[in-house]
Amino acid sequence: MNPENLRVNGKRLQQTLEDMAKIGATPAGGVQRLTLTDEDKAARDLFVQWLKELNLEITIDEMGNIFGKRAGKNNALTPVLSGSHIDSQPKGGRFDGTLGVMTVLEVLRTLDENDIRTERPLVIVDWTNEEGSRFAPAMVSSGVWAGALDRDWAYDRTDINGIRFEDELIRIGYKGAAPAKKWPLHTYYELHIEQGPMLEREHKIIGAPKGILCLHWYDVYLEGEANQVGPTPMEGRHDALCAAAEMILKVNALPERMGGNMVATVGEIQNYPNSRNIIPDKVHFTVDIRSWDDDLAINAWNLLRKDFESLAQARGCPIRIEETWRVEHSPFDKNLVQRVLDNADMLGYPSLYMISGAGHDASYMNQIAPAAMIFVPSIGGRSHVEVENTEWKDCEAGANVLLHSMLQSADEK
Ligand code: HGY
Ligand code: MN
Ligand code: MN
Repeated sequence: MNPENLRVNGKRLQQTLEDMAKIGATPAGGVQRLTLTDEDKAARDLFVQWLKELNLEITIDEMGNIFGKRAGKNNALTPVLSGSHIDSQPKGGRFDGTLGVMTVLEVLRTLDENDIRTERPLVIVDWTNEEGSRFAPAMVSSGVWAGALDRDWAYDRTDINGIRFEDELIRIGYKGAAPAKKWPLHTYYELHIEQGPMLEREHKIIGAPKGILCLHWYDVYLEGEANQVGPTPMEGRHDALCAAAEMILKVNALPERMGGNMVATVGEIQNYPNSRNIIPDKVHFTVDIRSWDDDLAINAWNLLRKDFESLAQARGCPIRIEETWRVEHSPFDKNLVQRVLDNADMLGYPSLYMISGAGHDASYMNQIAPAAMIFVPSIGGRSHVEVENTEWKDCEAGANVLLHSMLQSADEK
């Protein structure tokens, strides 16, 4: 068959996604598969079973990253790697990450049934803990693999209950023997839902991000003085939650103050003792700042940090700040991005050159090899919510663009 006429099997892709979505399914139609939980284990077990059915060479590394290698004609050549993640947000969506792994599975199944052998090997990957919700930071395992993050630092990360990352990896049986250390790559592709409104608004089916914003994560801890809310006069209180409230509004005002080209969010907060008739004395909250301009994001943080320190002082609430994680903005390989756009055109899908505000493992892959992403529309621009949804025909379209992009890269001498 003329390779140009090759297409994936959309129905099979839909079935695979529906089977995977049963694991950790939530009543409102989403999934909850927090990293390294029993649900994540069940999803991994199913994924490994599918890899075995394709007779792939399976490797699980010491961060729990799962690789499946399909031999090429010449296995001395560096491989084309593609994948994403199957862990989810709490009450997350069925497509975030999972689509990017299942479309690669569909590509490999399509090549098998058409008896096509590429020049270069192809490798599918499921990266552990892309979300960074249970264990911060995000993309931690692709970051360790790429050599950007330290494995033992990642191992010691704890969740809200003080449980260690490594202990959970061992508990679910996915702390592999292979070192989580990069090997040479020819190219990296990652297909993902857009998680925003642009493709739908512009009536496009394929997005080709020029790259991903920088992501900067911080953790803020405030100490107040607990007391009975009734007899304690307002004057002289050290209310940690009020201090946090003033700081949170400063985060929200930051992008405008910096002239735009930035988003800043407080997504997580814990308040102790969290009883309606005790003045709060301990608060932890997170700060997420993103921009294409890394320096702007750092300048913004330095301003914010000064504000936090003076607000903490004014309320007599000592503050402790952790600069938890930063990943630089990542401009993708221009030729690969153009390849995605050209393949969308060849296949007849309207496409959009854009930017990714969401973080992806591709940020780290882009530091070690030419990388590009393929976006498909999110209905209503919604993601990280149970109503997250993408049309099956768009999933199929994305998979076809991925198929041809991987084939072209895999046949480069
Ligand atoms: O934070 C992100 O954008 C991704 O979901 N980890
Ligand atoms: Mn994702
Ligand atoms: Mn996500």
